[in-house]
Amino acid sequence: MSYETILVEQHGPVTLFTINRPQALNALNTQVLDELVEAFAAFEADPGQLCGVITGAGEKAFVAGADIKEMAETPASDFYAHDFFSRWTSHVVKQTRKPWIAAVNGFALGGGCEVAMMADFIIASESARFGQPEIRLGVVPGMGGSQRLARAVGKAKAMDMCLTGRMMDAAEAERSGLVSRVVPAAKLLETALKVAAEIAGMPPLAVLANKELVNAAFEMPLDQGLIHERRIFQVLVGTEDKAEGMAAFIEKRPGVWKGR
Ligand code: DAK
Repeated sequence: MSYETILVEQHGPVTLFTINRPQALNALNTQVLDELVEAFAAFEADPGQLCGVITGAGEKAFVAGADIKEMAETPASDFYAHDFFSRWTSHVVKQTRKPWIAAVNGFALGGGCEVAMMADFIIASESARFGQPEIRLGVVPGMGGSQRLARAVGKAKAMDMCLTGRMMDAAEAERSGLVSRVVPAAKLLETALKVAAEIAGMPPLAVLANKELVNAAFEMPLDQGLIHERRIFQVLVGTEDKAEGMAAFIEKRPGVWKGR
């Protein structure tokens, strides 16, 4: 499949998705999101692809938001009638069971910050800048920014960022728990691909299950989450990969996974 606004490359078992509109700081328009939906569906369906990385082309931006020029021309009724951008959330975020990492290489604003927060975790370059500046455009975040940012960094910083539209730099984002690691810009992609390859080398069922469980922590009361975790543990101990993982530890050798 060929795309016009994104690049998709396979690095062994890792798929790299690059949003490729550097002239517009990789702003998300309908075409970008439609292409990402297709590319993520292909990634999810490919048994040889085990972890994803999403980034932005160029050195300046991950994604500077939804395309303001497109939104400015979109009639208000179309946002509702076409359920603007909703395929991204319903098809990608809800249906991708494999993990994917956001490698944030510059501005991650508005929809860009939201896409990064929808990834399983964020690795940021030292030059990354995060923000939800929608208030300055007379609107609010539309793809979960107010909700996910509040969960990620707490009420005080989420309110501060949504109400002032200010940007958070990489150091503050790491301190606040928004990103998992910060690396020099020149090492960002290499690091993200290396971390993704490490995940891709883990027992595949345990990868899916760990992602599902951490996500469940945001949806379930603690008691239910703990039971859910225990039940999944009880299922995974019956897998061939569990027997192999424990044997490999005892025999001091790397495990060889079957995904069953
Ligand atoms: N959209 C379209 N073009 C953009 C853009 C954007 N978000 N951001 C930058 N560009 C374009 C600029 O217009 C400029 O294009 P030319 O003028 O060269 O043609 C080019 O990228 C370079 O940008 P600048 O010249 O502005 O570069 P600077 O270094 O001076 O400034 C900046 C960089 C990132 C600070 C600045 O570009 C900026 O403030 N950009 C806008 C950031 C922003 O407000 N982002 C939030 C957009 S609102 C929804 C779901 C989601 C959303 C909405 C609804 N539903 C489900 C309903 C999401 C909304 C948003 O994200």
